Amino acid sequence: MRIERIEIRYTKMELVTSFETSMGVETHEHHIHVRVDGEGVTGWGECVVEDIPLYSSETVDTAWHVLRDCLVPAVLGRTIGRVDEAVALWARFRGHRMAKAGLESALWDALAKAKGVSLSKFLGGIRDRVPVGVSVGLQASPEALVKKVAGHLAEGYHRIKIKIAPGRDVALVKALRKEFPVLLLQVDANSAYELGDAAVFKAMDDDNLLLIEQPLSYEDIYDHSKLQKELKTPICLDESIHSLADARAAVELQSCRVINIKPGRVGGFSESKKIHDFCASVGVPVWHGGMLESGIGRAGNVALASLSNFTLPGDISASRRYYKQDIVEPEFVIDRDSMMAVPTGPGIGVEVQMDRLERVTVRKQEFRA
Ligand code: SMG
Ligand code: MG
Repeated sequence: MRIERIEIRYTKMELVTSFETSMGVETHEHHIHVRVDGEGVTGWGECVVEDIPLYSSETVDTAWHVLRDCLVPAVLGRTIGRVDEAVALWARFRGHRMAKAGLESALWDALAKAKGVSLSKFLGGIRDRVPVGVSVGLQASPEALVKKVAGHLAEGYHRIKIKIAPGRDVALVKALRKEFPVLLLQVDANSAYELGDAAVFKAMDDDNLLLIEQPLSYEDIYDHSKLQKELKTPICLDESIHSLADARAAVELQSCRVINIKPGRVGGFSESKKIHDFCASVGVPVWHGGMLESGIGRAGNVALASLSNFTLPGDISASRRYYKQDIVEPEFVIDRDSMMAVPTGPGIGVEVQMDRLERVTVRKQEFRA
């Protein structure tokens, strides 16, 4: 397919409730939506940056620069038959994985649509629905958290992840365990602790958690191997895994027993598939993380999560958990088994609502071949 036109838009979408983590409080998502046009086909992708570098070092402005000055020029006017060809064209640019994943996902969608297959099938997915859960931000008190979780259980979610931060950790787990003894529960520290804090994790080691996500520094693999030796509960790495090479190092050092895959963090679906396949080959389960995507990114997440080794529930919640109104139709919902249906139409399988997208657009730029 000849890439004739690419458009990037900085979008700002208001969350239905603010989201507090050990990194700070978010009230809006600042992403870049990418549109690729060629030979009568339109592909959509989402770049999951933030306005400031909290979760990742990338931001709207760094991704905008790298898209405009490096990635778009690498593919515009070219004929791309497979996504691998585009990845090879920008491989010399180091890092900036969220920027790459944003454009790559739009190309995956466009090429799947050109072939008339769903993105799930195109990526090698095998499921028609995927298990999902909800990620709950830090709340004002343990009581408030219990109430919030009860609300999500009533909505149908079967797996709950809670955010923890120093001083707001063990008591939250104990409060939830008292109220919900058999709940599928996991915690995410977003890199807020050091190896010297091992006692915090030992104190929750008998609470039957599914996993402890990214307890230590955001680029660390080695200290996590030391912490994992002291715990029965599996550690899951998120921030520290940027590539297949990182996944291999983490598994070989026994730094974790589970890996969270986010296409944005690892440079796209191509690298995500490599990590997925490697983990499958060594018996390490993976699950799909979330970056509070709009329906465009969410559609891609659901498609990727339909691959066989995504066995644990993903951070892929219904559109309404994030936004009053999503920018796609149909919006994403969960069923009574805490599962989400994988779209079956061509590509991402959902329709972008241009009027809604325009309303959340802060600025846009188009590039023509
Ligand atoms: O998309 O439901 C979602 C959010 C899931 O907790 C979530 N994501 O570290 O896993 C994580 C966080 C990263 C985003 S926080 C700004
Ligand atoms: Mg995480």
